[in-house]
Amino acid sequence: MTVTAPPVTSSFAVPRDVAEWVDRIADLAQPRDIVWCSGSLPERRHLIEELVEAGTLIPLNPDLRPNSYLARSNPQDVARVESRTFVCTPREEDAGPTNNWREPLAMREELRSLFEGAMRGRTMYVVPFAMGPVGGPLTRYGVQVTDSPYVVVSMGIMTRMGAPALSRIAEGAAWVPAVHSVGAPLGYGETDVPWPCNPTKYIVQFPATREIWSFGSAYGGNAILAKKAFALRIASALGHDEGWLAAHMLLLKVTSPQGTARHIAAAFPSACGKTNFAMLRPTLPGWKVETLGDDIVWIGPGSDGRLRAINPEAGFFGVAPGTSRETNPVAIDMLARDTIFTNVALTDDGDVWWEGLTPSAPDHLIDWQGRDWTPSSPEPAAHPNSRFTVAAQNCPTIADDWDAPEGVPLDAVVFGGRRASNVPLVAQANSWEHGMLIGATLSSEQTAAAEGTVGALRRDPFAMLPFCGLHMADHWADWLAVGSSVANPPAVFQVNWFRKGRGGRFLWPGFGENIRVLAWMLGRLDGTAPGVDSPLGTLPAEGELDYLSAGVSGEEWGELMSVDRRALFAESDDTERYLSTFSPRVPVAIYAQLRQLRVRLASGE
Ligand code: OXD
Ligand code: MN
Repeated sequence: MTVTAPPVTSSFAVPRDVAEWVDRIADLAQPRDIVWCSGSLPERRHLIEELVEAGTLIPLNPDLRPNSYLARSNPQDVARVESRTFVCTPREEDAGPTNNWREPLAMREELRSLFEGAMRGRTMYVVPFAMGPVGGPLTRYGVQVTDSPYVVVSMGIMTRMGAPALSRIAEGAAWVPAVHSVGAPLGYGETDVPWPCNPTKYIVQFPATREIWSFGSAYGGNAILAKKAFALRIASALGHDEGWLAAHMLLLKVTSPQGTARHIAAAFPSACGKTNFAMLRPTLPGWKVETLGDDIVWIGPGSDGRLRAINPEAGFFGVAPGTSRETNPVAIDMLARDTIFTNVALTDDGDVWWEGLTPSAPDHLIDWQGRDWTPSSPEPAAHPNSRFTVAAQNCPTIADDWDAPEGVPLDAVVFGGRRASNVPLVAQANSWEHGMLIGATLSSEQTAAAEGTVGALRRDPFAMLPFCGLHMADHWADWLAVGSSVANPPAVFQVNWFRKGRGGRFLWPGFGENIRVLAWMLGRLDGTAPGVDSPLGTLPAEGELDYLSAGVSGEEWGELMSVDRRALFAESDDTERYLSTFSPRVPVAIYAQLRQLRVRLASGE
């Protein structure tokens, strides 16, 4: 086996514990050689050249899309596989009812036999990385080994990868080991395929020992282990022990025409438009929205009695379909160059296309599986989960404080689901505890309910359903505790961009018009919007949110903001049943808030 040492610089030393761990994994997985990644530009260029040669990356037309590439995955490897994601806590009850649990020792045995010789014939890359600005108080470190150069290049975009992170580890910073193999060893003389993977997949978290093992996939969160596996699952366990929170949230800064700037973190289940909201282009003159992150936020108490937040990532891994000049003009500009696209369609002039990018499709494309495609083809040209991977710096609205080492002060926390009924456009929670009930019971519903009832709800507490490395109710307790550990916790709001009217039509235009909701939140924070009380919390008073200018009639506004006590009472029964599935760990404050909500609904308060 040959080992390519990291380039030696004066501040570069390979920590002994990392070197020993790398040796152990190499003994098990038996790679052909080992490459330590420094994160340098020449290294990146070299990896990309190799990927182009291997057919994994197709260069796009440099005149139309400079420095950008298209990857096509194996059709069996196109998304996160929740059914193959395991949280291996020592005791089953600590993983809770929402996770796939396996006994750690038994899982280790299984992994050992899977990984034995798994990297044969391939290079094993050692990828040190920081989640958060190197040296920051909320920042944590990791090292991923992987036999996928595509994953290395993706990690180089999504994290602060390379020598500075390894230096911190050498200085004694704790680090999370993450082992990744595509699970496709190459026999002697065997030719490789552009997207090696294995039909058997495992994404395994050991929260107690802070380890990650992933086998069989090179796609997204299955393989970029810094993202969901580390920054959410392992980080929720780290935060539990250390007094901070890992949140599946976007982070933005909104500035009023008067120059008041506020930082807001918002949780939405997957596919509710987090990236669009994080990059919102306001329709209200004089308002500015800047982006700090679109997927993950780490939140901890600052020394100033407030919560502070960082985006631990360094890039965006967003869903392409549906992204257009209308829905997200900022993202369209962001993707103009330096982007890796995966599973989108290729145009005849060497550019990319996906459903929703333009009102009508080009006459001819090569689809995400490399086949000829025309508008009459039966399947979409881009896979519905096709993605872009691009550095945060490429975002035209990236905020100047997005990588502030100490994070930004958090003014508000927002929870939003996809609700056809019951939940108004916006409401402010009465307290941090009330806000935590809203977070814990966050839900989406596909169809509007019959009057006075509620449609089938898919609960997604804190939007963390597939991403929590501990018992979900313990995560709720962490939110309660971290909020009450500071003198001034953020305000909490509930939003719903997806409420439907009687005709089944969306009542709110969303996208850039969501600035009106942010503006009302700033009014609440500044004390200029008194609002009106309701059982759900404080709602905008008439005149505080100019819905008419957003194209919403008075009648539609009435429907959008209506509080249907009967339906909400029925929903609260459902909520009670839902909470009981986490018994006996549901924090008393959550039950107390549910009781108070029911009293408010019943009393006509
Ligand atoms: C994601 C998700 O990919 O939440 O970010 O599913
Ligand atoms: Mn996400």
